[in-house]
Amino acid sequence: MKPMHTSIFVQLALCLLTSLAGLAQPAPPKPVGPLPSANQLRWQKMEYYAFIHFSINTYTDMAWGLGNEDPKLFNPTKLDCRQWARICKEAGMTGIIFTAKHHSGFCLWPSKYTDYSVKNAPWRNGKGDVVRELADACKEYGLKFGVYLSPWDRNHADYGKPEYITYFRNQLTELLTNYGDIFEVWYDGANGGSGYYGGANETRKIDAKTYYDWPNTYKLVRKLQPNIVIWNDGGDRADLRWVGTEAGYVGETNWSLLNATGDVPEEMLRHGVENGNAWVPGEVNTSIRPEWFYHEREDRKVKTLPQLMDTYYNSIGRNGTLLLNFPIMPNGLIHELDEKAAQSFANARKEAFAVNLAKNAKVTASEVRGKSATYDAGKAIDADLESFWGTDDNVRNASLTLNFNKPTTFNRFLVQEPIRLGQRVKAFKVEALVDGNWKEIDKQTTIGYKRILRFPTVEATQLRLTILDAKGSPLISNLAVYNAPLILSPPVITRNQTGDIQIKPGDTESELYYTLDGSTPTAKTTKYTTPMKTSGGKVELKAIAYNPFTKQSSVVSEEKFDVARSNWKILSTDAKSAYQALDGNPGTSWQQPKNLAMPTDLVIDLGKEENLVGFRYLPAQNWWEEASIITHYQFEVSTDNVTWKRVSEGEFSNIKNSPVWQTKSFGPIKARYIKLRALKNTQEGSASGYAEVDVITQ
Ligand code: FUL
Repeated sequence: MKPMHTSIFVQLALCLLTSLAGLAQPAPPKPVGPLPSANQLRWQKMEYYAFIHFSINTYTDMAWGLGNEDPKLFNPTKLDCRQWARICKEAGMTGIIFTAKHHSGFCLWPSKYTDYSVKNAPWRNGKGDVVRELADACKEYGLKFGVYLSPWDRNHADYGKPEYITYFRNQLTELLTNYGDIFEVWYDGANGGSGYYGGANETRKIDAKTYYDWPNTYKLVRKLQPNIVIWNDGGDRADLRWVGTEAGYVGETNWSLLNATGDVPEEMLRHGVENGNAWVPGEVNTSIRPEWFYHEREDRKVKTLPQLMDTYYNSIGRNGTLLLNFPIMPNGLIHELDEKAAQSFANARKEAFAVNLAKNAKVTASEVRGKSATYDAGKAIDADLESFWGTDDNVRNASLTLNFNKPTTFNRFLVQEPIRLGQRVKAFKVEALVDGNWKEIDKQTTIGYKRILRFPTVEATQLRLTILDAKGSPLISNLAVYNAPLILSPPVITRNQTGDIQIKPGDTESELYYTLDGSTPTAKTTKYTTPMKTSGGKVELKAIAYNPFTKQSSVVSEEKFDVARSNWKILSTDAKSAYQALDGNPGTSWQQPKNLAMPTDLVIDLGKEENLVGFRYLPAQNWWEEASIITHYQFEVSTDNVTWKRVSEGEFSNIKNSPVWQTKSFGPIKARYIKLRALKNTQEGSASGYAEVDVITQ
């Protein structure tokens, strides 16, 4: 009996001790403001995942299909979704979102509800299903799978009528029922406009806010896939928001909040809304090339390592996720240059974040919630992202200090909030103890799930994070400090109208070297000092930035310039400023007078007859001139400025979201005069503007 008494006694004592400790324990901090759902939390932790754009317009070299393309065009001879999945996995991505149906309406799975699909393509004798092959490949490689189903359908006869909504939901049901777990569904915001529409060939307008009856569409989605997140840019707010640009960044201030109703102007997309009443975090979507679909001409425009690293810091490093797109080539594969770029991006991230210098530092806090070990400073540097450092409820200003014990060199600072308790921090600063003095390194606003700051390398013995203001008591779940290797930015090459070529480095220390014969520049090729005069002919220039101290070279920048524009004259206006469209500087632009109604012409005399095979148009790059972006055009040429021949007409698809160079080709034709006629702009107003206009000669 005796042993039993002892054990009861021990148990009682233990109980008493635990409840005493429980009494001393402060209550957990209360959540602040709207909170993420379990699905949004799971999604946020995915951080980096892929977009894949592949459709019928891959075969017509267009950004958007028109809806009338023949399904017979779809014939990838080497399609291998396992290659896509392997590349994404090796790139460190966690999932893939696939364009199951883009605006053309062509379905990459054999939908029961339309003939406009892979069913009628020669690929796999009409028995193929790209969505199935990709879903299987994702499973094999441990990636999550998501689908892009364009609400806008330029093929369907019923688009614009209520019947189409039934069709749209039927397709959603197929995709969300037959392919396993779907982590995200994407509804693009481009909605309504010209199209084939079953042969009607007309323009159809819909109200994106009401037409799709989003509330009921969402209900269906959530019923079929309870763990999904919904991305939507046109209408009722869903789980995730667009960040207002496809250029690969979100605002430095980035609240994961918006208001559940009402319009969402540009600023709100970019920064969220501090006191928004719904949790709608930002997803940064961008392509590894200028456009979303594959175009051979962009093989030399794959994002460079510095560009990809910038994208990383400006998305994941600013409380966003990164959705990076790979276009698929007509043969059904990802291009090897895209694979290389994604791989070196993965390696560079690994290198940058290899050694967390906070791990061996001693961490102290200005105060700790209830002086309890549960919330002490150590919780901000332990491996557990669920545990956190916290303060008493009434505190809004507090700090954490890392003591490295010896001078330590670093240039990156990473900080995270436990967002399941809300996004709280409104302002913070980071200081370093350099030679015994505190030096401010950076002062910022929001943190959120993850914030990474970049700054010039410092050597310091301590680092201090001070929360300056918060919506509730500040909570920090993770702190990390790194010394990332520096990556040299490739130089920018431009040519002005006179034909002078300028090469600009991305920093102040680099030297510049170039070649004009197509060979790879090194520190042994010609050194660039001042702008170079080039003759009127075509020029292919390659250049690198080179750091003489570290002996590092940047990746190669490359530009191919067509005939020089030195003798070009703009005939359709006397305005001198119109020449900004020819100055080689993408940062300057010219607009037709505002009172001039469309169509508006830009007529140029090339100075002599050229053998033309295409033209290029770059819209204004400043968002405040967005109104002047031309979407529909005609391009005519003439030998005498009297008789004109139309050689190209159509649309600059997706130019609003992605205002990059637009290239249009046509059969060779001799001409001295060109006319770019603007028919419509992004806002259906009268403004038409140009950052650059150029021709392509044979
Ligand atoms: C845009 C679309 O119009 C593009 O074609 C692309 O799919 C991109 C992701 O979204 O708005």
